[in-house]
Amino acid sequence: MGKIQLQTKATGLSGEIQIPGDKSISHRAVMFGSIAKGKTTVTNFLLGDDCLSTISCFRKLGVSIEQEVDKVTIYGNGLEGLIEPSEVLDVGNSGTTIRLLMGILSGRPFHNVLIGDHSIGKRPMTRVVKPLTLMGAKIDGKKAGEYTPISIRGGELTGIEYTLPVASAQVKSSILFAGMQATGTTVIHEPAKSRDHTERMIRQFGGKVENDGLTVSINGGQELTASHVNVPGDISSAAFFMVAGAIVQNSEILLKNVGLNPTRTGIVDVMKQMGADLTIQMNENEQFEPTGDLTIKTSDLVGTTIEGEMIPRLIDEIPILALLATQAKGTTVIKDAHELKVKETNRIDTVVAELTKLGASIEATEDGMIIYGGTPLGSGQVSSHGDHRIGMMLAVAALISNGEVTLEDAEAISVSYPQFFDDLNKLLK
Ligand code: SPQ
Repeated sequence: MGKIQLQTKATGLSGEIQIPGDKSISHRAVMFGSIAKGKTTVTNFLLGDDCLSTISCFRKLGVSIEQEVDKVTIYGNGLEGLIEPSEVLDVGNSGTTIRLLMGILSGRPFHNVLIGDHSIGKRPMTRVVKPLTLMGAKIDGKKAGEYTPISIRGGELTGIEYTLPVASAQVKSSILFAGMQATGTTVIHEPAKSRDHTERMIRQFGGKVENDGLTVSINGGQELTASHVNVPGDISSAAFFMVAGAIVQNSEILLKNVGLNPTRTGIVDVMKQMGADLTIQMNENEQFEPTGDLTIKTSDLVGTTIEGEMIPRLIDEIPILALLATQAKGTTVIKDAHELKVKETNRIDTVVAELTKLGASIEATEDGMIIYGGTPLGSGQVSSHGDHRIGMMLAVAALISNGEVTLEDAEAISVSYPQFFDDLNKLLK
């Protein structure tokens, strides 16, 4: 794809789209299916590059996985069914794959080497290496285990009580995967609630985990049984159309089957607080993950402050919310979001740099950004910097630009939303 010309000067967006499967849940469905006993089926699996990397790693660990478009069948033989891989495990661009896999492999009595792409090579791993080492795993990597390549020799683990320095579902999940293989109980304290898909899926696969406020505990020696996972649409993908519908004139979009787990719906709360014309129709009878249909219409918006416990509930939506804020009346302040600096790119710097190129009035701060709203956007040559969420945010920004906009590194979008441009084209009037 390389460099592409983006659609600008949109006169309206209308119609409905089926949001593709949730990335976090798709990864976890393959992981749980691989360590459970029996045949797990997954429908509406996300065919994004990241989730395909997870499938490829588990195949190298000896798991038989069939994939027919978005239907995946996994023949799990329990944790003991995983075998020492003869090749390195390549996680591509996926932080979720490497960090959760490290938790699983910490309890397996063999050697593994994990690598990823250039962006993964810059993302911090000590946050998982430290607790997993405390539990008994032998892990090393570049710069004392901070970066890939990472090598793990797993084995006997002991439960720990651990306080996470940052709210992170990846670190929590990694420790939970190790904890279910350890002797005794593992207790994790979070500073704020991060997404809880792992806890929900442990229960769905017949395991036990306790949530008590910001504390999660798991007992070792658990055996999981195969299940069926129907993956809900990804709210982090829906977010791009929620914002597009709000800022493009004459728009009304229906987004079908979106996952509405309360640990992920910060964007809904913030958009409503900013005045967005957003309505939700909840689906009934969902057993493990709540879902619903969202309708968004062109809206008059006001600036807001996004901070504290709200941040983990919308961490991946901050780039697109920054764009939304450029079109709101007044100023928006985003605080307590240091974590943005260690995502696929430093998302504070890339959002500020790329939106500034289009004429936005936006400043980086130590832990977030300040956005001065009511600014028209113009022409420019922008780049995703290899970050899928930056690429999609810029494609939505271009819709309200009154000039020409080109996007470099557009292919990064396939990490989480391969059919993004097809869906966008369907909605253009
Ligand atoms: O998998 P990856 O690359 O880390 O993906 C991102 C994303 O934007 O898609 C972050 F860059 O999402 C993370 C998210 O930020 C996915 C995730 C999960 O599935 O558990 C949790 C969050 O990360 P963290 O570090 O806060 O746990």
